[in-house]
Amino acid sequence: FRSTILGSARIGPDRELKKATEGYWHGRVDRAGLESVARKLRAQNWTALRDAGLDSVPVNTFSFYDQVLDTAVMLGALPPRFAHIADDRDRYFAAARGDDDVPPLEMTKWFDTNYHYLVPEIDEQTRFTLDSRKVLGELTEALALGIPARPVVIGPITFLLLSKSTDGVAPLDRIEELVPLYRELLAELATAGAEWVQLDEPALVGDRAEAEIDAAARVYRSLAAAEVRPSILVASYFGHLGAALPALAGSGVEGLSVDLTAVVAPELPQLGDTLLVAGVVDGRNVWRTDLDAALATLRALPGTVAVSSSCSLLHVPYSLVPETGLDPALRSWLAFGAEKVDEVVVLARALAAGDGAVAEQLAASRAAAELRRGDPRLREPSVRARVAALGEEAATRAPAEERAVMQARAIPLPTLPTTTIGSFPQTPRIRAARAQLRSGEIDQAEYDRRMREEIAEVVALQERLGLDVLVHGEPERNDMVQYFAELLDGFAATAAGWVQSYGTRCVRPPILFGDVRRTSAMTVDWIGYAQSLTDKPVKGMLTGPVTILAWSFVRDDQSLADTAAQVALAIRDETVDLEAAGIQVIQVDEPALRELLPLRAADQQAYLDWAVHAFRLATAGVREETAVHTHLCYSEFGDVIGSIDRLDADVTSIEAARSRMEVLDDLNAVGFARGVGPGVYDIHSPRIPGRDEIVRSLKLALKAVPAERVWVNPDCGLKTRTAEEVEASLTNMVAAAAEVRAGL
Ligand code: THG
Ligand code: ZN
Repeated sequence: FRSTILGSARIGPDRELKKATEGYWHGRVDRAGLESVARKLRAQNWTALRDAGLDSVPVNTFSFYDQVLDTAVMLGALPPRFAHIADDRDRYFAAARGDDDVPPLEMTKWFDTNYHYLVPEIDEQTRFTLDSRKVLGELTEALALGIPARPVVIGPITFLLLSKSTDGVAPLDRIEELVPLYRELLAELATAGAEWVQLDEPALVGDRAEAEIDAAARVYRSLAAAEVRPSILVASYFGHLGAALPALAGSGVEGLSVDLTAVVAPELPQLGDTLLVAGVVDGRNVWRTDLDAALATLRALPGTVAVSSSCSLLHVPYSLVPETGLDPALRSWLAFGAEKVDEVVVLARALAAGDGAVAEQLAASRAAAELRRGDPRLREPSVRARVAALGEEAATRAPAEERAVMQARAIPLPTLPTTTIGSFPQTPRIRAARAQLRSGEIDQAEYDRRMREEIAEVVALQERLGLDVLVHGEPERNDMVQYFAELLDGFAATAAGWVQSYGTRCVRPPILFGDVRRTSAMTVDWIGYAQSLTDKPVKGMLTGPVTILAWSFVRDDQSLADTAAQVALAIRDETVDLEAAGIQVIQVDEPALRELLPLRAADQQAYLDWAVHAFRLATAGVREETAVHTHLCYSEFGDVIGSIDRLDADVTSIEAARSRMEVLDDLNAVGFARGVGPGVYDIHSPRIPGRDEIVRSLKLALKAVPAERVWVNPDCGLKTRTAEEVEASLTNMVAAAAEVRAGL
């Protein structure tokens, strides 16, 4: 084949699959209704890809929840705790979401993207068996529609490397058990009419041990030796293969895909007859491809070449067509899923028939690039001058111990102060007000009035509960990144640019296209209002620069470090205004600090340096008496733990309940001596934690950290919980803190 993409989105252009699936879960949609929505979406998607001109169309990239979970099901690797659920589909959803009796599989980030997959659990009870019904079903369905279908399956190496072992044996040690299953699968696919199969091996783009690369070479030699099979395309994406590339190229597989957006000049060995599937169209950002540059790259490649996206289009919105509200210039610089497919087709046509065959498209690409380069919003002199003038002192506060003394004097608090992470439940009433504002049913003034009412209620509730540091509850925020993006210069919001985050949950990442500038205060009115209602300190709540970048589509014409510094200065301006309005505690959340960490160790230090610097720039503008808090949404710090200290926040709240406070020992091990708020209960579950249970958590925390440094808080925001759950849980939390405090 000559033109393809590595996979496509499946949630539906209007999130049809999300709505049908959630409807099914809540009994509003029956099984047949759910299956029919799914089938319709698949057919629409495949037909559109074929009609756009792709000569090989990926199938089996549809999923009711997650492609890794699909693979676990295909390999018979669901843990036995789900075996009692007789129905296939309900067992699948139980593995994804848990039910009253059993917890779900753990969820974690898909490489360095914003997508989350379910982590297969492999142990001595796992008996791998092949269940090829889903992939065969989708292949058959597509072939019946006349689609040149290429089934996509996660490869055995990546499947095992992404799994976790519950018995201490490395999952990859089980690789020999999977090889016969994949051989059987290949035979079945060939018999059903597949000419090609795509085996995804993105795990091979990380730093891999020699033994892992050897295992990959062995597995693919063995699969290539199978007699009845389609041609095999091994797909790599999210980086360069390094040493795994020659290993795969020599294995006898017919095709290899490489991500050419992630590397400047990859060293490609002679691939002989192997088809090189060249990922020149960026599958995970939204910028229009520079067709001239892509063609130059393609023409310099050795051997037989097919044009492709760099990864699945799962990570970008469906289409620009509904984005009629975007600034026309900005719109002309963008390519979403459908537009990226067109780019692939144009490039393949140029390769086959010369530039003349696509002269019009090349001209349009050049015009858009030129317009973008010349747009004044990309180079705002005041922003440029301010960043250029920054010295080290802009990111430096007085030593933390000195600040701690000054803050203790300025903000009187009991030992073991209680607080929450920031958001309170987004109630149906709040969501209704937002919908009414959008539809014009109420005006901005009425909306603001209702939000103030919500804030007053949340403040009153916290006073009643006896919390020490209050929050305003964030009723006015749809999302902690989107909210700020809508208020800052340099960002644009989409109308329908939904991207799957996990399962049926989606986000609408803003597009950071130009120089970022704050033109007026964003949170001061809300937080100042909350502070006016109480004598207790109210925390100002902001999102940090790294998280704003991580959850946006970011400009590709300058380094992330430069972009982060601009965002940091905008946040810094807000901290200074909050302080001037009398706010003494300011929390700057960085839940995504870990997410942007590069996959390869060689790139990680440079990332951590600019990420830490951006956070410090954002937070070092306030007086020493002002307490800077941060919140990180996880407890597995691993490679970033040293950097958490370097953030230089006065207090850091983290998830700890599920790890039984072990994270505190990890922090001690790196000499962390600041305030810390280890989450004392898990907010991700609707369960109400008992007072005794929280007392035990706190006592465990006090074994690791002296009481003067410990804060008492839940492990994350309360946005997704109900009002009743929140009130009951916090009542117990405050009582537990009082009990432990009295015993000190
Ligand atoms: N905001 C943004 N990105 C994120 C998160 C976030 N990425 C990582 C993590 N948090 C992902 N978690 C979620 C949790 C909930 C939802 C999406 C991602 C969610 N979305 C609503 C839905 O799909 O129904 C849509 C919300 C809306 O209307 O805006 O519930 O917190 N940017
Ligand atoms: Zn959190």
